[in-house]
Amino acid sequence: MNKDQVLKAYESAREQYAQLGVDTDDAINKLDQIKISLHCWQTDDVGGFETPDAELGGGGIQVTGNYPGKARSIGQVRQDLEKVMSLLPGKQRLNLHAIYGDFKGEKVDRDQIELKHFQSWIDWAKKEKTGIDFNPTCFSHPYADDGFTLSSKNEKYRRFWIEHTKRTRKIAAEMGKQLGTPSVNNIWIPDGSKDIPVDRNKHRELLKQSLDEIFEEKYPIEYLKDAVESKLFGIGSEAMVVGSHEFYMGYAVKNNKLLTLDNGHFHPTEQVGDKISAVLQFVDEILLHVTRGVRWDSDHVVIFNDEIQYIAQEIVRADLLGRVNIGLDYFDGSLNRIGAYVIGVRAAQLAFLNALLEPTAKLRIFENGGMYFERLALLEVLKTKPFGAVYNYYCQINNVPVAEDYILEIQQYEKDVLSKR
Ligand code: RNT
Ligand code: ZN
Repeated sequence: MNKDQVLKAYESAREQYAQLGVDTDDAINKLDQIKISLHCWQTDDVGGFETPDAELGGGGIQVTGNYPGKARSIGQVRQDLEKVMSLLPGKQRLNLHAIYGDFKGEKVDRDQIELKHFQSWIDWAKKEKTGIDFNPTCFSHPYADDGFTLSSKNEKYRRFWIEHTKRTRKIAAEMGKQLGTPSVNNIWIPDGSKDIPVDRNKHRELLKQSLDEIFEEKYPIEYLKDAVESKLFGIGSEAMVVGSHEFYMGYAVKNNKLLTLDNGHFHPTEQVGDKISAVLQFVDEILLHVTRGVRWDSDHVVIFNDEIQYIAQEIVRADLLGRVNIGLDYFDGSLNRIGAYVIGVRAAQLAFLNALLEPTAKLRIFENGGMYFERLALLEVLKTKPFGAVYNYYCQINNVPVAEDYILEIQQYEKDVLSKR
């Protein structure tokens, strides 16, 4: 886009927002502080780099599509992430799953992972001046094939997953230490059953015991933040998920852990935007997995929809940015995977920007005065204010492609790099 046009449109937008008492420069500065964690698993359809190759499975999560250009080595994942970051304004973090370790062709089972397998990622993050978040990988493994991991009645398997998860905490704490920014280690397990179980209770007892043991070791909060993620159902776990919302909400509150809210993990009429101020009365921080649920799938590419706007509005209106960690979580193999990231991050940034451009104080006055027509009318008017012009300007001052210009860059990358893989 033409630079002067972007600037002119911004100046006009600045005036329009100023009339509402909103400072656009201030909103841009605040947006620039928001870090979004890029989930490494969109680069290669949650494959990872274990030897021998593990197939995504045993987890109630599924990737469809075989668009060419999928990353097939750690080098390619890094190359793709660097490209993604070069197309985004602001700073991002990296969200790494344990199966993405640098195993150098060696067979390292999950209960054997060590810091050395992740040191090259830490060094990469140092070079990129970014932080890393981490995740145990409790799926895509023979010991997860029967659908249970940390809540398994098979003691050998359960112990294996406990050891794996303990190790991820240790590694994540070291990542946080070396990078000078705490690593959020998020525990999500697929455990559940396809058909009606008669013993839900035993699995939940086991999961609680496993978590208690995993969290026995204490690490400084400046290095590690522990998070637990619930789910309503998955493919093959329709009748029960052991780690349900109630389970983890209770666990997080009682044990002062972060609660992970993945907006694809609730009933479609429930809104994560509504849950944020509820759970933050009882836990210090949350982790968001920003995604887009479509019918039975919880993992479509994030777009600028109502759901994501509610989430951003809630956080900004209640001034909770300091207590919310934000990560993306989706996997789509049916389109350019690099493009999928840029669409998702830009949509999330746009949602936060739009929320930061809201004249909330004015809306609150209406609300407190019972002036509900005025409140609704102003909210409607805000929908057509030129926040896109503000975002374009934010991209321009960060020297990244403005608006549709990023499509061309991704097409070029596909031609030069992805198509040759
Ligand atoms: C699955 C959870 C979980 C995973 C990642 C890959 O339903 O959302 O967060 O998507 O761990
Ligand atoms: Zn998730």
